[in-house]
Amino acid sequence: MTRSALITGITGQDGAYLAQLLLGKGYAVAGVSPRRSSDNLWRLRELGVEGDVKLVEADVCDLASILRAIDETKPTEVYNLAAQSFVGTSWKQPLLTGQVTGLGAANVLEAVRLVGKGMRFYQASTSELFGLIQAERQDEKTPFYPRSPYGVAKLYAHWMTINYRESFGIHASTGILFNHESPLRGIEFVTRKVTDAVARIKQGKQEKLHLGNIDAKRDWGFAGDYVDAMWRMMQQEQGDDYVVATGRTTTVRDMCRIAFSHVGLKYEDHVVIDPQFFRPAEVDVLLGNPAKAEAKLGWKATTSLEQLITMMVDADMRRVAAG
Ligand code: NAP
Ligand code: G4F
Repeated sequence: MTRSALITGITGQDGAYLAQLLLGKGYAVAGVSPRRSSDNLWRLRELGVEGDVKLVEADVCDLASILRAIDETKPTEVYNLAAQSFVGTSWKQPLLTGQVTGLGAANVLEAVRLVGKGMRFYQASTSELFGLIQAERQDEKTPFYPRSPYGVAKLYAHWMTINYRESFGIHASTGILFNHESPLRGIEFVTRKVTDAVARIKQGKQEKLHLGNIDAKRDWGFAGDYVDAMWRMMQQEQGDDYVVATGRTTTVRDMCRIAFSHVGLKYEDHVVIDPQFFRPAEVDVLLGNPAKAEAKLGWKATTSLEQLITMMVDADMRRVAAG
């Protein structure tokens, strides 16, 4: 029997990599794509899979449209990756973030409960749940303390997933994923903002790069590795919760150093600290302990931060050169 998957958020970074992974495994892959006035398929195109996935016009805020998407595609696995995922925006649009990132997940869960008998469900949880960290290395048992409207919305979605697993016996898993990046990362996130600027500065198209808190620390991995962890969770006998991380944390400052030095530049000559990029409340440091994912899923991060950042700088150097 052909295995099939429905991915909400298929047009985002993780959605595109997950679609590529599942197609490679022989899945029939469908994706929820909300109507947008401009092109949102560029990532699927860059990975060469745009023509291989079935797109269903639907929105996680509209339960009826999700029911229809499930009915039309009859997936065996449902991956809920849709979100307003940019933390900075979540203070500017807190209610929208709650509706898409929080209630949107509840809509997808409810659709699976109503018409998705036997379907497996994955929720894109996040290390932002740990926020003001309560343990030096965060794992599945570390208490949560979200620090943004985005984190709070994700907390609701996380517990709804666990609640539906316990209440209705749904095979539902949460992946508490730490930051993961790639050449397909949105330009507003700090790694891609830096690698794009490095390419522009190197090619004489920009001089300065304005950043906020460069002393914040993150546990950064490669998105291609992390979608594999999602798939592995879905293959387990039972749904569960897993931290997915590299186990190494680095400052934004040192990430800049790696990016600039890859093309022979010094970050100190170009980075300008700009108050507009500081957040009302910051997550100062994240450092994950992926021991459970390693032991139970046989998963391990394969890409170092240096490899990741140089891959991203090289991709942006090509993009900028191509205009
Ligand atoms: P992303 O690039 O921002 O993608 C988000 C996706 O959600 C896009 O496809 C977007 O569609 C879609 N979307 C937004 N509003 C929607 C709506 N109302 N209905 C249906 N789809 C909607 O995010 P990502 O980096 O791939 O992350 C995937 C998921 O993992 C997100 O839930 C994110 O919060 C979570 N997460 C990410 C990380 C990370 O470091 N990347 C870490 C932990 C958790 P458009 O493109 O058309 O707007
Ligand atoms: O790249 P960021 O915007 O990612 P953030 O806030 O950690 O969130 C990402 O990872 C989460 C997992 O932990 C996901 F759930 C979430 O969806 C998203 O994918 O910012 C990283 C750090 C922050 O401390 C921020 O304050 O970089 C700092 N930073 C400093 N200057 C900046 C900037 N961030 C951005 N975006 N832009 C700056 O100019």
